[in-house]
Amino acid sequence: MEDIIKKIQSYTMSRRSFIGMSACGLAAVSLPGCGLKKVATQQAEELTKKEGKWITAACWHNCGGRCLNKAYVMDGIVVRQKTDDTHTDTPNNPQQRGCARGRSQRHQVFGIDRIKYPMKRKNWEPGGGKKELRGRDEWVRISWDEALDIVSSEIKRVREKYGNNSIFVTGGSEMPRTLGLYGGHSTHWGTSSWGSWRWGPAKFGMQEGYFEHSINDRLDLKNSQLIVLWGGNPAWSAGGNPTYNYLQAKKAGAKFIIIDPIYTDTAETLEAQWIPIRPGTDHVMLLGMAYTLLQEDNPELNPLIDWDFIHRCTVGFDADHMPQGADPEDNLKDYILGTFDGLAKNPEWASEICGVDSQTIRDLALQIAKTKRAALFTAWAASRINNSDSWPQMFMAFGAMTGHMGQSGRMTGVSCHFGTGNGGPNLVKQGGNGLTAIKNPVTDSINDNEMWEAILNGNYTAGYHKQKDINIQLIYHGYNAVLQTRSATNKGIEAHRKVEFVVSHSHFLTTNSKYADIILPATTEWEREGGFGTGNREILIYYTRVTQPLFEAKHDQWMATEIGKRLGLKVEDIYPISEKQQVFNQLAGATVIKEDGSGMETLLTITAADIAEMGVQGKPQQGRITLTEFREKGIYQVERKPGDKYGYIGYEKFRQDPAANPLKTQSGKLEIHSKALAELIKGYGFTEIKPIPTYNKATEGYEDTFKDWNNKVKGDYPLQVINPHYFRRAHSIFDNIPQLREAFPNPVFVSTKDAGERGIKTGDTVLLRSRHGKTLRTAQITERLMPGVVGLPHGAWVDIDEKNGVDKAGADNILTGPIATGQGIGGWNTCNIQLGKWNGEALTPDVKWPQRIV
Ligand SMILES: Nc1nc2c(c(=O)[nH]1)N[C@H]1C(S)=C(S)[C@@H](COP(=O)(O)OP(=O)(O)OC[C@H]3O[C@@H](n4cnc5c(=O)[nH]c(N)nc54)[C@H](O)[C@@H]3O)O[C@H]1N2
Ligand SMILES: Nc1nc2c(c(=O)[nH]1)N[C@H]1C(S)=C(S)[C@@H](COP(=O)(O)OP(=O)(O)OC[C@H]3O[C@@H](n4cnc5c(=O)[nH]c(N)nc54)[C@H](O)[C@@H]3O)O[C@H]1N2
Ligand code: SF4
Ligand SMILES: [Mo]
Repeated sequence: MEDIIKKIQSYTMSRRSFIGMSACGLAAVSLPGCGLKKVATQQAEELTKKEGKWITAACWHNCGGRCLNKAYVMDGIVVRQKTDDTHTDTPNNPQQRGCARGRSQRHQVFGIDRIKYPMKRKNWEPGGGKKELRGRDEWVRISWDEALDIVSSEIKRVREKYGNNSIFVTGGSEMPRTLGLYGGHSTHWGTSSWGSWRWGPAKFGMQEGYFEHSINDRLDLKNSQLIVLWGGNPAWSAGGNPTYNYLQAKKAGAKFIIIDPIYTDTAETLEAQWIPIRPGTDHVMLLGMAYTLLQEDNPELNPLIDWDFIHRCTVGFDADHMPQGADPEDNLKDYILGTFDGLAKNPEWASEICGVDSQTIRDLALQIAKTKRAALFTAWAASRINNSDSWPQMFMAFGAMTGHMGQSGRMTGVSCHFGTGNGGPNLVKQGGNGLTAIKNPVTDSINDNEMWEAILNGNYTAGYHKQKDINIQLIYHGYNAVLQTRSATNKGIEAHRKVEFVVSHSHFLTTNSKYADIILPATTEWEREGGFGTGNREILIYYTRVTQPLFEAKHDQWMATEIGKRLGLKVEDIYPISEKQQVFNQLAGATVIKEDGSGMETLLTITAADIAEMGVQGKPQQGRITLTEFREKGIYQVERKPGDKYGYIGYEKFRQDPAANPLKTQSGKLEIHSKALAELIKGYGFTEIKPIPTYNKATEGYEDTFKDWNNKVKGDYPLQVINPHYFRRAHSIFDNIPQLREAFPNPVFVSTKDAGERGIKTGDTVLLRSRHGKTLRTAQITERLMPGVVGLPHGAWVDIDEKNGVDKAGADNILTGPIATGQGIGGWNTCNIQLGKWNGEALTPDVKWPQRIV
């Protein structure tokens, strides 16, 4: 162990010294984006002469992709990485090739800025000490014993003084086990990725949690003639093959249209028609399109609406097809036509709000309606919008109107993240790990948008007309980055400086850790027994240990157990199954689709010798491939060919016979009028919606950029900012990797028009100012952005200049506010800002910033 640490130290130190010269740093590294700048060093040359071994290494982050990552380990050190070369790459069976982040994973694991030892904030004392110094204090190294004693005694103290719900756990699955057994803890909830697709859609007929199942599988995409992407930029935010799969559909003849404030790399790759739209206004555009179809449809001469589908498979579209007990006036058709409210939702009305000209709205509606086989896709970004609870229902209603649902080449729904352009259940998956859940006796759970204010003000919304008091005094950060990935980071920092104790399990001095009292160094997946990578329905990745735990890093499970011991709990109650056994159980339970597609069967053959070698309990079993083969290859990929038994058509059976295959709604149909949805939203206690998808203006959306909407007078925050998920990072992860910082410099994207009006040039340091905070970035002027919209990449590590309170990193949630709407939506893409040249010191590129080494 000593030996490996010495080697890594000299290895990483040498890399660090290269950073001034080239951020690609170490030699013999093949890194896209940095590839041109290889620096040969004697040390690396020597290493590459020795014999090593390829090990399947985890790439475990929430990045929207799942790729095969291999590490070449020599003499205990990873000297190279590669990706999938386990089979020939073909369009039907593509390799699962990694991105620049995955290929930089070793720079993360072996980064010089890893938290190496337990750390304590210098001025910490039981009860908090100088709490205002959180985020500014010095760090001192302490022993594991001291760290665990402090954490457990603070948990005890806070529990005794204030009660269990004063302990607020922000993430991780480990400490909730310990604390669950110790009387419980309060927690938080939110829609995170899914926006308004999170809970609402299950109520009007979509499958909860698996909205990918509304669209067809990737091979069927080639049967679509027109593919409309309503937001969605897989080239940046769905790593691996989704863009490649879309490209196959294009080669097969599909036309792509992208409706997005940004002309994305996806649009460029697919030579898509770009329709720029203002963030948070998609709903009005769809209403304008629906209006066009209602006006121009003529069942005999010009059939545009699939009345058969509407009437057989949905309720609520028109007065004659309402769910039981509903007011017939409360139907979508009359709302669109303005029959009762006198406001026609026509393209002209829509255009004023969404910024798309009325002719384009009309043309798009007609084009979709007249195309035989179209795919209507949206990604979650367009729903990470305040007050957007009716948007998914409108999207599905438009799909139903045009009948693009439930047939080959025809589909409507979410195409995002792992499931981009590839719907359907997983064809191969791991088994359960054998751990049973531990109940949390405390029921206090706070919406993400309110959690920091709840800490500051002592109460939160607990349902319709229901406020609850709470006195949080201990923040426990496990596996997450909430201080910067949830709204209102400035309030979050205040909250962190208010409570009596903050602890964080961490790999680096992340935002969560920077504002903590105690940091516990966690191992990465490369230092653990192994695990699985899945998400893409056709693959299962099995990764194994690459290196021993570095420095004094420990598994989160070990920390939870050691703290539990000190709280007087029994270790066996917290983790009755070892880490190894958990991995084994998942292997033994892994299943794969049968060749005839009729169900799942056992994936792995496991022998008695395998079990003995792993040192676990289990029974030998027969499966499709051997455990050894799986471990060596690191991946099982279900082979696909057109017409195979593994295809998937969303809503196929439902469309054929809705009575025999009802959806999970009261009517069994897709509910365009859904009382259940309206009741669900009301129950959260934030805002309300109608049972039909009416347009609800978003708080801090486009309309709020005006101080006088009727006379179109702009207010103090005239621009809209959105947060594209950015290539440099998976959320906040990888932000600290110098190689990625050099390759992807994290500017703020500003349209030529907005920049011109403000005298801003590319490279200027600009200040972004919202109602909630201030942040700096270097401007990149582009024609690829709709005027009025600013693109601030998601996930940069908060870096506040203590002199003026301004964040220097372009951290997105410095700008967002604590606004809770509807189903508790993370409405980050609705935020109003002003932008101007910064008169203070200009920013230097992030790659030149000192690393956070403690
Ligand atoms: N403004 C704005 N905010 C957003 C979004 C946006 O678009 N705009 N997007 C939202 C979305 S879609 C999401 S999904 C969320 C993501 O929000 P988070 O899940 O909070 O973000 P991550 O950066 O993925 O945080 C994971 C953290 O866990 C750490 N980690 C990784 N492995 C381990 C481990 O084994 N042990 C421990 N202890 N730690 C580990 C990582 O280092 C990292 O710090 O952010 C949301 N926030
Ligand atoms: N590189 C990278 N990839 C990631 C992640 C990451 O952090 N980094 N995060 C992963 C996670 S957890 C998630 S949830 C997914 C998120 O994936 P998505 O939900 O697709 O989010 P984004 O990629 O931010 O945005 C996709 C597109 O939507 C556009 N958009 C934003 N607001 C609107 C709007 O109001 N209307 C319309 N029509 N378009 C809009 C943006 O301009 C962008 O081009 O990404 C995943 N992939
Ligand atoms: S897309 Fe995700 S899983 Fe694939 S290499 Fe990149 S970071 Fe890793
Ligand atoms: Mo996400």
